[in-house]
Amino acid sequence: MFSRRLFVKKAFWAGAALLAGRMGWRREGFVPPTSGGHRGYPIVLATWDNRKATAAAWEILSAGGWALDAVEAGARVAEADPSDTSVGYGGLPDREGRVTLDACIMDELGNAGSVTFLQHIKHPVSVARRVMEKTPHVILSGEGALAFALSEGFHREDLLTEEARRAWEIWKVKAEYRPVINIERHDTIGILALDAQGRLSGACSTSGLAFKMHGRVGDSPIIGAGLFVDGAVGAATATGLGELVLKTLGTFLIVEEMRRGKHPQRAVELAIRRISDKYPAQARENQVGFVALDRRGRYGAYSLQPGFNYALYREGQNRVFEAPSLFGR
Ligand code: SD4
Repeated sequence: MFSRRLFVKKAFWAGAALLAGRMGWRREGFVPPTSGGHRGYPIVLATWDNRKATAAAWEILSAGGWALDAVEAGARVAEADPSDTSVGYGGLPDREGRVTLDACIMDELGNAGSVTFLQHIKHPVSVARRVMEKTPHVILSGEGALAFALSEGFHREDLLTEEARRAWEIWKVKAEYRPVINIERHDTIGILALDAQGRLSGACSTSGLAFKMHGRVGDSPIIGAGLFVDGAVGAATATGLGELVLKTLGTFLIVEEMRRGKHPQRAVELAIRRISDKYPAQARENQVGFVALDRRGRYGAYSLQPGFNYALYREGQNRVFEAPSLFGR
């Protein structure tokens, strides 16, 4: 009798371990969410009307894939699109006419990788992932990041398109540096996903502010500024004037507010208000937008100025929504 009970118990745990392994929970430290009732995932959301990116991510999520693969695939869509002049190939250059890229990525365990001030590589998000997976570091920058990318088999390319070069020529006539609000409503991509197993990941990729100083690095590749993911809590990502996000560590703040129990919408509102409380004059003149997703699949979006929108793919529907804003009310 006793040994039979022991056998049943052992068989149960062996079965549970097998299932957990199949479902990918075996990765050390990951505890799947215990959501009761409605499951808000899989879900993917991205800054701006990046529906092509959310569609690429959804393809992976809907097949039961990993959120990390989904956000990387999504960011790569924007990076390869020459009509997106704020990300990757076709991105507007700095004052010297050079396209310099920033990107980062994080998984549900808090692993992170980032590249800053990277030139000549079309997919910085994938280089960031290699930094995360293959080096003991979190950030590689400039020449070092380029050398690492080339050693990993990435190809050196000219990322300055004819359109971007022409825009730079026109800019040079006055050479006035002024960040433009919602420059084209198709800006830096920040993308967050929660997969069918409840694993959360995020990525962020940008060519930074158009006509920035050579060597300038924004918020997008900085963990806790342009992107932060805590698989046990939630994730957030940013777009807009990176200097304001850097000085307030916006996405880290949002995740910490979610940890304290705030709904993602309340958390993004608080981070935007923090910017405007600390830097009222700059907040009036510039744009910052955040999107956030918690581990139950609840989400939020908010910006300083009206005009920020976001793409959301869930329950098989890929849609774009206007985000509410602090100065739009
Ligand atoms: C940066 N945050 O480099 C980026 C730019 C951006 O919408 O998001 N533009 O500051």
